[in-house]
Amino acid sequence: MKESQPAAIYLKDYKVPPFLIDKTELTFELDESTTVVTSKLHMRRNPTSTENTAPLVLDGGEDVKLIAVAMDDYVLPEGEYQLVDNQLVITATADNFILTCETLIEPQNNTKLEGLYRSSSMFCTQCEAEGFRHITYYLDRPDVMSVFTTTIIADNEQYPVMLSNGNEIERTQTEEGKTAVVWHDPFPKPAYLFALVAGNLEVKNDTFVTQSQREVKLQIFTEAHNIDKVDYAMEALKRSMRWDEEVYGREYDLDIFMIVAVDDFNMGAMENKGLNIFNSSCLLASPETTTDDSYLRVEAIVAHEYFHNWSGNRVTCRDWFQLSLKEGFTVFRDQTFSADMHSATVKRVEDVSFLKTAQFAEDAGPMAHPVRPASFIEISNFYTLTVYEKGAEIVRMIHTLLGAENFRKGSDLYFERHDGQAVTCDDFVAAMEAASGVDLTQFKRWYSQAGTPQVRVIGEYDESQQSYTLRLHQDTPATPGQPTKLPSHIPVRVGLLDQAGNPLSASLDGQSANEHLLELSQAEQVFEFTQVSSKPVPSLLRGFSAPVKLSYEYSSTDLLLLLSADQDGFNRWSAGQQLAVNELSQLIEQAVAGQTLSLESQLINGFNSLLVDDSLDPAMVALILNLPSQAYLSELASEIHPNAIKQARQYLKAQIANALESEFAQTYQAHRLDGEYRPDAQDIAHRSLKNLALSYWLETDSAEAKLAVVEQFESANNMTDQFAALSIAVHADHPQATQMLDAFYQQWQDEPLVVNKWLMLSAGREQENAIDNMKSLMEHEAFDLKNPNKVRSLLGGFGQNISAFHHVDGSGYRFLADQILVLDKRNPQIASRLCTPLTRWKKMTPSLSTLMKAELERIMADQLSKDVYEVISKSLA
Ligand code: B3K
Ligand code: ZN
Repeated sequence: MKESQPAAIYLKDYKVPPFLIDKTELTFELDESTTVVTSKLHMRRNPTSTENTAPLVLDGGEDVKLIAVAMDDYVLPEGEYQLVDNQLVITATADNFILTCETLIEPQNNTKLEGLYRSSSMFCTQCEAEGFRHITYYLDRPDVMSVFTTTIIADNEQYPVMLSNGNEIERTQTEEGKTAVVWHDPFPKPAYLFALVAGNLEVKNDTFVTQSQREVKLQIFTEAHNIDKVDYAMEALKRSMRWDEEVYGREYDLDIFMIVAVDDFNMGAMENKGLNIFNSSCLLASPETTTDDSYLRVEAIVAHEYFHNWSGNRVTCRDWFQLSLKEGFTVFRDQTFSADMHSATVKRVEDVSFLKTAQFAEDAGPMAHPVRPASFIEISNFYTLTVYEKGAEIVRMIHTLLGAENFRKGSDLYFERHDGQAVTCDDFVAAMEAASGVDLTQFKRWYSQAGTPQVRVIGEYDESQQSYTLRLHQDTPATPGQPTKLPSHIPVRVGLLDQAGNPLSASLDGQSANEHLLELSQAEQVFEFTQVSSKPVPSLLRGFSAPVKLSYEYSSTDLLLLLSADQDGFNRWSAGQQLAVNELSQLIEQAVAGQTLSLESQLINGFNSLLVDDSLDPAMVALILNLPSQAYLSELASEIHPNAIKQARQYLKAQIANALESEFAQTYQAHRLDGEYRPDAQDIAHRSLKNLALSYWLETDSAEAKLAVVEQFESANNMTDQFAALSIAVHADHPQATQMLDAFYQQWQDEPLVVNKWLMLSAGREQENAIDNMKSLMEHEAFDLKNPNKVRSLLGGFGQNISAFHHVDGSGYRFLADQILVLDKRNPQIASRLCTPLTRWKKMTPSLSTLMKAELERIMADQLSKDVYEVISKSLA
């Protein structure tokens, strides 16, 4: 970016809007070439604003062409308004007036996929965060809430389905032989929740009866060839609606709830009021084409978007710095929902594993920001793991500190106090405090301080006193713009085990129990347990009660004890991971030093007892046996050596596989399921352990294992098993891997969501000439640069290709940078997301770091969007 550099916007500069829009009337004349948008905005000066002579400034976009603007019935001549920096400025205004704007847009040329755009044969919208301004001039900010009435006029044959928010109130034929449909949404909302869809779509209908006995019509729309894949999403929707009534007392408020699936979408889904729009990858599901993971994802995202109806829509954000108000809370809600639907421990392990891998890395990188950021250049860059996942951890900690009952009182009060308002994270915390009497003043630092707190713990047992002391020390590393940090308020759930693994009761502050909640709020704090009858092994941070990096000098024996006996299932997993991390760290060191790898793994015995114990949940066994990922080990490393990490993981996996070959073969057979595919917790658990066992088994020389992989690939009646066999074969370089990949493509070439999996796996395949392979994949009929899912699959898959992406000649980084530069011209949001792997350059080993930096500098020298500019410039700072 050479010319004027994009400026940052600051939370501290927030001012209430000088104008309000009570009613918004929109008319869309949809057309293949030019779409006409007419808006009638019923405006008045905001009585709470002190800027009572401020001009009216409406947001627009470079892609919106203004045809006419009128105030009440007076058409403004040029000179009575200005167009400056995509904004429409009108200096002289009355206190109350109707502003009418006629604008032209070209949705068919909208490649950014924000505002109104086309996806295959349909029109659809994406307005969060600042997309509405690409439709027409507006006060495009979340604290301007308005009642919308939307008229859609289009050709009836091409667009028999025309949808917007709220209820359909009128349908007429126009003189030109078109249909005009009017939708009215009685709930005031910000423009980011506006939606419109028009197309030739099929519908699946259902109903839901609310707790107060109102009947709600449910509709899911897709293109005709996909309508057979929406039953699972419909059932998930009904489960979500019931759960929100039962757990939060929240009932749906309109008479109709609609979901539409579109193929081209920048993210997962969008919670537009009454009309959710979904990336088809997050909605469609069928046993033959969808894996277990994707089933669970569909359910979670359907729930997430539905839950936003209260946490986001009825109560929304005052400004975009408060994004976590709706996102953190809603992620917490969807996580709890999924935990209630399936296994709570499995869900917690998966969520924490993701947080510790990806959010911790973000928190330690150049884009680190508080859950409530203090500034941004492009808000789209702040739909981050920090705002979503760490934001959810904050809500979870409030739940832990208040207890379930007070938390519910707090959420009831929050919804009651702020219904119909645009509020802040402070308002959320204030409701929680008011309902519970708990003081969260210091706790609020979680919203304003970036970085992951580190908690060091030292334990000391005094046999003569039968006392046990835990000394906790916390500090948070510096992050960009925040050199020093204050202590956080950290809830640490703790239990003690005796040396045989039994729970050990202990007394803390006069309370005797098997488990205690420590509240660490000082830099250093001591907790003294009494009546401890023998030397304990502490089980710390149970359930991952706070998003911190906790360290304690456990011996391998301690970890094996926790792995086999902790009452907290989450900490059993955590102990297994720690043991594996310790061993892998030694192996990584050997690999970096160029030594031959050698290690007697202690994991073998631990894993063996898990494999033969029938009383355990197979899903948990699979999670524990899954070695820490390449990405997680990279996060832990102070200097990343990608190939050494890869080598260490392969070595350890092979060693375990060889030692437990017959156990893996036996586990593989024991967990095979007959019968119809069901995506429930029990069957998913069996499949996950069976497929994990297969991946170990194939690490051995067993010819039987090689056959089993091919046999499973060919005979599976579901995508989970078929794709597991294929990816295991590809990653283990099975002699038939190429043949299997080809067969898979042949079989599924007409199912784009399956083809995306094929693209990802093909791009991740380690082989000679990987860059040439990437180039031919980009030319392949299955690839389409216009489709974000395909781009993500292909380039995301390439990021997993360690030997190619991190090639010592820099060709992998160069390839990615080239794609970023191309994509930035089309779709900046997608381009910006692709930069993430390059932002970690400072942590890479020096030779790779230099190569990555050079690519960042090459990108920086180009004319960039705000999105990519922000990420690259902050990375280089
Ligand atoms: N609220 C949307 C995300 C919008 C992203 C805009 N760049 C989906 C969700 O979190 O539910
Ligand atoms: Zn959300």
